[in-house]
Amino acid sequence: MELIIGPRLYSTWSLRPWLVLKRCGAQFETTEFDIYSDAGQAELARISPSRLVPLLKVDGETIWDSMAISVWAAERYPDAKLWPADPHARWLARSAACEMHGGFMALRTHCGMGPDHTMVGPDRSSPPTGEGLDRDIRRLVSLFMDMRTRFGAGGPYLFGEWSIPDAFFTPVATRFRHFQIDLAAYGDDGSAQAYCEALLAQPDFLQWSAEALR
Ligand SMILES: N[C@@H](CCC(=O)N[C@@H](CS)C(=O)NCC(=O)O)C(=O)O
Repeated sequence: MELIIGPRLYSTWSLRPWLVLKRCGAQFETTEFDIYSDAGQAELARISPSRLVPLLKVDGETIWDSMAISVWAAERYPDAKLWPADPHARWLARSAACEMHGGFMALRTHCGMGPDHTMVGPDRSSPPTGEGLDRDIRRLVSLFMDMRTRFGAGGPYLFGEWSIPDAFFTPVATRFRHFQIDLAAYGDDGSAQAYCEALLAQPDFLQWSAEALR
């Protein structure tokens, strides 16, 4: 099984299924390439049905899209409990992951991923601004507080134990940290910040981060 990804430093879409597969304890190889070079673009056209990464090569198929790979993993590795067991939590976990997968365009556009708190990554010499950015951050803070309050008793993650939404929100935590965004200014009572810190301390993410900075 092979997961094909873009640069670890920048490819938030690649980070998500990589975290999911790690959580499953899946045996897989990771192939990273520079998707933005001419050669990389040619390679994308050759191997990727969508001309995007990530891709998972497994059982003779190429599965594309971070959500599709995550859903595949939840089916293949039921013991990993990639969705919460409680049905109410599970319904909302899917809503949250899908909201991230299809939304938060302003955050994604104006705050690129910074995998570490070093200066590596997007320029942060001035605070990020952009239409819709405040709304995106406020919505994320409110979502994080709400889910943590309702479902977070069993652990530090969005629904307590680590689940697929946590993979989808880990890049958000890196963006907040990189740009030193004060979540309290967006209504956080401290629980959204604590959640982000839990994501950034998660051992698989630390491994990704170390590999990205090598
Ligand atoms: N919805 C897709 C988005 C994938 C995506 O946008 N990937 C970017 C890298 S982070 C890409 O492959 N870009 C190639 C390009 O822009 O040429 C997913 O979830 O996998």
